[in-house]
Parts: sequence; C-alpha cells; structure tokens
Amino acid sequence: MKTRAAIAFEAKKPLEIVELDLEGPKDGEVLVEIMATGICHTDAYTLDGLDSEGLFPSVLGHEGAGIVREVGKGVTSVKPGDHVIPLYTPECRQCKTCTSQKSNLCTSIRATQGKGVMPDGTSRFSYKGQPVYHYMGCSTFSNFTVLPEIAVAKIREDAPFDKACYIGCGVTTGVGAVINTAKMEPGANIIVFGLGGIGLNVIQGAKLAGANMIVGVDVNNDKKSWGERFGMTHFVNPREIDGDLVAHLVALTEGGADYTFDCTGNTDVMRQALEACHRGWGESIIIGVAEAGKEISTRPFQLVTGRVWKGTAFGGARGRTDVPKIVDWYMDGKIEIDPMITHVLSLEEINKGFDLMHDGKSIRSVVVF
Ligand code: NAD
Ligand code: DAO
Ligand code: ZN
Repeated sequence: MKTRAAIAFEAKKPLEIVELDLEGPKDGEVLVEIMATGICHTDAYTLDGLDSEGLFPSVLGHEGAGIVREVGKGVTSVKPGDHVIPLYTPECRQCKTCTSQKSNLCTSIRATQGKGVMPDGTSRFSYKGQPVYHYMGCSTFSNFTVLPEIAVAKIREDAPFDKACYIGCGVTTGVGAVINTAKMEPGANIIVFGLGGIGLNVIQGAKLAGANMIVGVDVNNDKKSWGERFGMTHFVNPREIDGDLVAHLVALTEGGADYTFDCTGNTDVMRQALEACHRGWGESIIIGVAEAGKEISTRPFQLVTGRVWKGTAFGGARGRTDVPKIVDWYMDGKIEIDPMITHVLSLEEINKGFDLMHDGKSIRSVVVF
C-alpha cells in the first residue's frame, strides 16, 4: 500500500513529505493508521545528527496514537479497529527483563529496533524501490506504519488521538519518572531542571504524588508561568541569580532536594542536578538525552555522602500495562494534557513544528493526519 510520510533523508535537512510504499504486517506485526503524532525533542536530536544511532533515510516520530487496520498471523492481543499507542519501549512479558519486573527495558526486539528494522531484519517502508528505516520501532511521522504486536498499547476508544498521542512519550516519561523511577513520597521537595515538554510533566506528576516544594529551573523566563500552571511552587533562572546555582538551590530547599530531575539533556546541568540533592539521601534522575559522546562527571564524594544518580527511559513505564492507565488518568482529569499541546499542524507543516521547538516557542506540537 501507499502511505504519506515525512522522511528524514539526511541529518540537518528538513523532512520531506512523500508517498512511500508500505508492506503489510508480517507474523506478529500490526498495521496501524496513525491519527496524530507529537514532535518530541528526541526526534529533533536525531534529525540534528546528535544521536549516534540515527539512521538515514528514515521515517522519524515515536509519539503517536492511531487505529489498528490489519494484523499479521499469530497476533492475539489486538484486532482491527482497536485504538492503540505505539511503544518505543515494547513489553513482551517474556524476556528476562520483562519477567524480572525490575525494569521496563524489554530486550526481545532491541537488536533489530536499534538497526531501524522489524524483528525479521527487514523494513516495511520503501521509497522508489529502496528501503527506508523505521525509527525507534515506531515511525509515527507516517499516516500508516507497521509495528510488532508487543510494541502497541491498546487504549480506550473515547480518548482523543490528538491528546493521547502525547502519552506515547512526553507525558508518560515525565509522570513516570516521578512515580515509577523516583517513587517519590508525599511531602518531598523536588527540583526540575528544564521546563519543556518533559519537565512540565515531571511537575504535574510530582503534584499528583503530593510533593511539597516543586522548584523549576529554566534559562527561559517564559517557562515560569508554564511551570506554575502545573504546580511549580518556585522558579529559578540560573542566569538571574547571584553566585553558584547549586548553593542557591541547596539553600532554597534547606539542605538540598529529596529528588531532582534533569530534563535538559545538558551534562553540566546533570551535574548541578546531582549536587543539588540532599546529603545522605537525595536522588537525581536523568531523563534528558545527551548529545552522542558526552560524559557526566562529579566528585565521587557526592555519592559517598549518600546522593544517588539514576536514569529513566519512558518513565520506567511498562507500555502495554501502564500506558492504558495513564490514558485513564487523563480521561478522569487526574492529569492534564490539553494546555501543553500548543500547536496543531498538518503533515505538510511538520518542519514548522521543529522550528517552534528549537525556538522554545512550543511545549508540544502535534501533527494531525
Ligand atoms: P524541550 O526543548 O521542550 O525542553 C528543554 C527545556 O530545558 C527548555 O525549556 C530549555 O529552556 C531548558 N534548558 C535548556 N538549557 C538549560 C539549562 N542550562 N538550564 C536550565 N534549563 C535549560 O525538551 P523536552 O521535550 O522537554 O525534552 C527534554 C529532554 O528529555 C531531551 O533531552 C529529550 O531528548 C529527553 N527525553 C528523554 C526521554 C527518556 O525516556 N529518558 C523521553 C523523551 C525525551
Ligand atoms: O533497551 O537498551 C535499551 C534502549 C531502549 C531505548 C530507550 C530510549 C530511551 C531514551 C530516549 C527517549 C526518547 C524518546
Ligand atoms: Zn520483554
């Protein structure tokens, strides 16, 4: 079949909207009609050539929502007509990691997903007879895509696609980092570095879980009102304080935060986040994805004296199990999504979504097919 898609032919070039060939689902795969897709910073990193695993040409996009249109042989958990969210972190429920229940980093299709192909080692997309790579196993910048059955979460049918798509990455990552990774207790003081599409969801997750102080740190003053909108209690612009940021934050939180979250991807900020943790027990969670080749550092004494450095992918969520619950939280009004969708675009306008993100003018741009 044919599908309209935005292709990244090479790094640092705008996406091109073309008609691609898409093969139907093979065994264990499903064909999904994508109804809406969000543009996340991670897509931009890959397009900017900052991601060492970026493959070209590829169909980017990993944050979407749609409807199953066809299923391959052996598929039992979804059927045509089901509403689903694609999962860049699948959940097979059989591999060592899934059965351990210690992590959400399912390994069953890791090797092929990282190579931009389906589990049988081939791509379903092609353009003028040449294969085009899948991206993060999802490729949601296409009106139709093929995914392994274990990489879709079935969701309720009354959830609007143009909002639910954000649960495919940003919402789950931010809220999940607080609930699954930090396992934050009520009354905790937290600091969130970077108040973009991820950081604001950390804030709303912390508010939901009963945080006391929620300090937001961002170099862009426009983010102050955004943070406050979702529960931030204090705002710090590192460029507008006298002296050292870490000392300022430790004083503000009376000894350091119980939990800090890096939502910038900047390795210097990651160090500040660790060192702004409370001596003896503070935990710092890295969410931001750093440029390829970057390293983090701190004095080991920071860890000897009880601070803990952690990281999280997709908020520690087990996609097929947890994503439908987060959709319920949204539909029940426990979490908000609508105000964060600042721009709704057509596929033809997708490059504008990247420009808005680079200029710090959007929280989330969503493309509706
Ligand atoms: P974004 O661009 O919307 O937000 C980043 C924010 O950080 C901006 O508000 C910016 O002003 C602020 N910032 C930049 N430099 C700063 C500094 N030195 N100090 C304080 N604030 C600073 O990006 P996003 O969509 O929120 O994504 C944030 C990060 O999370 C990215 O690195 C992205 O790749 C990553 N991410 C990780 C996961 C995961 O599963 N771990 C999932 C999605 C995204
Ligand atoms: O299982 O080893 C692995 C890698 C899983 C990939 C998870 C990527 C999470 C960080 C990037 C998030 C971007 C949306
Ligand atoms: Zn697994």
